[in-house]
Amino acid sequence: MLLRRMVPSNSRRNVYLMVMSELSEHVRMSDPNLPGPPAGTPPGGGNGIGVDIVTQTRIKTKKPSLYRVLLLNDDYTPMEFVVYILERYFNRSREQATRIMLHVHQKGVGLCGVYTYEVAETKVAQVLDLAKRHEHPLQCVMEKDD
Ligand code: TYC
Repeated sequence: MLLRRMVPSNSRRNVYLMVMSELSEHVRMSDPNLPGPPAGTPPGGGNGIGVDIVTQTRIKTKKPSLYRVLLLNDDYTPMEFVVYILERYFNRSREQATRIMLHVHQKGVGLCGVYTYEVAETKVAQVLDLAKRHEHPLQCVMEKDD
């Protein structure tokens, strides 16, 4: 029985583990001039003596990018409507929502929350949709958080 571990030198990430059950199999596999098995022979020769190649891929995880959702001030949207938006879509308490709304009112722009791309996109769409249905000019945007 021959057990061989091969790690490619060319910086590829897969690690190949080759288990040879018989030396003759190894010789036939590695020397192209020797006669091989007839066409249609399953890997390992079909005699129960096999060659297994196991590839092990390293799992790479990456943190998702985050996006800030911002409300913009305008002169017409009622304050109470903005507070409702913050409670309903950004899970803010009445006190938090009032503070954020007043910040937007005074500074022109304010942070509602930070989310992954799809969540931020959905919240912006929900705010704009509700504002439009109530005929308020309220604007809501998202920007990449760095
Ligand atoms: N400025 C608005 C008003 O005086 C209130 C308001 C606050 C509007 C926040 C939009 O994002 C906003 N009625």
